[in-house]
Amino acid sequence: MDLKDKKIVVIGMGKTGIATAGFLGLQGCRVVVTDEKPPQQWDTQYKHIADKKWLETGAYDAAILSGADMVIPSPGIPPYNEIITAAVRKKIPVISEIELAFRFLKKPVIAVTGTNGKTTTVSLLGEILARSGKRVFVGGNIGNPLIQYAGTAQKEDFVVAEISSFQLQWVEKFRPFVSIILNVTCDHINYHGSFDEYRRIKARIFANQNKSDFAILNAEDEATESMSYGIQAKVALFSSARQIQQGIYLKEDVLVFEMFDGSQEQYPLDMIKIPGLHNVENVMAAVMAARFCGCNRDSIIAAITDFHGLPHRIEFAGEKKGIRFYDDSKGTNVGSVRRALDTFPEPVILLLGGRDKDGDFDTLQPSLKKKAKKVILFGEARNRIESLIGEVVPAEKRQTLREAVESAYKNATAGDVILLSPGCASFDEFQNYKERGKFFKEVVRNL
Ligand code: UMA
Repeated sequence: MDLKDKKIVVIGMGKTGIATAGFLGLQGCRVVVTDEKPPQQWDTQYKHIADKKWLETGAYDAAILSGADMVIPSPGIPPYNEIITAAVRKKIPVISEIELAFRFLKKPVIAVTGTNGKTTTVSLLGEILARSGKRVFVGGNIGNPLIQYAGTAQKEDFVVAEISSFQLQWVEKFRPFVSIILNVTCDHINYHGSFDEYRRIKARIFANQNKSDFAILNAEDEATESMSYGIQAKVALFSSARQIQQGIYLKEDVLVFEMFDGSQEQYPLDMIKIPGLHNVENVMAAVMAARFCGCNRDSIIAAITDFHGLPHRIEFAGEKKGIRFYDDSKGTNVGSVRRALDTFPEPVILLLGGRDKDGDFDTLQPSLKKKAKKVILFGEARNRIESLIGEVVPAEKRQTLREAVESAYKNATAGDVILLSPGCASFDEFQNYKERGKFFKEVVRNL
């Protein structure tokens, strides 16, 4: 892709936009950047490119498109954004940062998407590949944009990328060697417009693969299984519920992998140290991807045994008077709340709330009935969630997370679990889910 002397518009001056602008500058482009916020509020990394000759700032409206050869929106810019719709109307190519990066990547990509479990699976895969002696770059939606890596010497053997639906919105040729869709449940409806559209965009991860590639899907997820028709890559399924012909499944205390060459491999279930059936599914997907990349069984088992999970994902956050606290601040959609509830046999007091993403909270009713002793609703979304969950369990409303934790503690008795799995974004009270999780743990410490 020759970009020299092209005028490229980059929208959004967060992590992705700044890394993209920097990369384009090195390619000899004229880069025009814009953001809905004023420059003083752009990501601090902007200072590294602010005075470059190739860089201009432009207005946050369609006028910026004059003479543009291409537009690269940051993932957080929704497809209905005025500049993007104008670019599409004017037939100016719009591509995402991962598409740009892909055109310059020299190493095979293992791409992981899904509504939940992406970060855990990507991190685990990174560990497994490293344990198997492979050099690996782990990036994407997990926090370090792929475009940053595309501008390096690329000495690694594999790129493991967490890919969001936002990043798949504007791909064309993006073609991973291994693609994984872990699951698709309701999320980001305010961005994509509908569940069908969200699912359609997620399926783009397979669109350019061919028969030398691999596609890994969850046989128990209605939305993802239906995607397997029409995929050109070799399809391998995983199932936590039934036997699979080609792929991996859970059978009592082992994972059984039926491989493409007709042979079978087994992995002990007790190698998995992270809680919940959803994590068994994440591990199953990672095992297959690792085998397709040439890792051996012993290294895979060793890496999984040593993997103890990530912060803010059903993370143990302390115990007081026999009441245990768990931080699942990363649980920002209804599917992840359901999974978190399923993890516990004990009665749960659930803290639910924050900034709503049009979540289908009504679908939580069966899990709440089964597992929750009480629900404390907090933040901006509390009234809407209350109207959707109905009266299946006692619920009360609090304005802030702090008040919610304190009230949960007053209502709990020894043996209960207090679980923060908010099912919402954090932005009404916090900068991000990490800040929310840290705050939760601090409140718990000080109770
Ligand atoms: N902005 C606009 N107009 C808009 C929206 C945003 O100008 O309509 C501007 C903001 O003012 C801000 C900039 O865009 O200055 C932020 O861009 P961004 O929201 O795309 O964020 P980045 O900092 O580039 O981070 C993105 C991902 N963010 C989102 O997808 C929202 C990060 O994922 C990712 O780690 C990073 O790229 C590197 O790849 C975060 C996330 O929440 C963790 N992802 C969602 C999720 O996991 O559910 C998809």
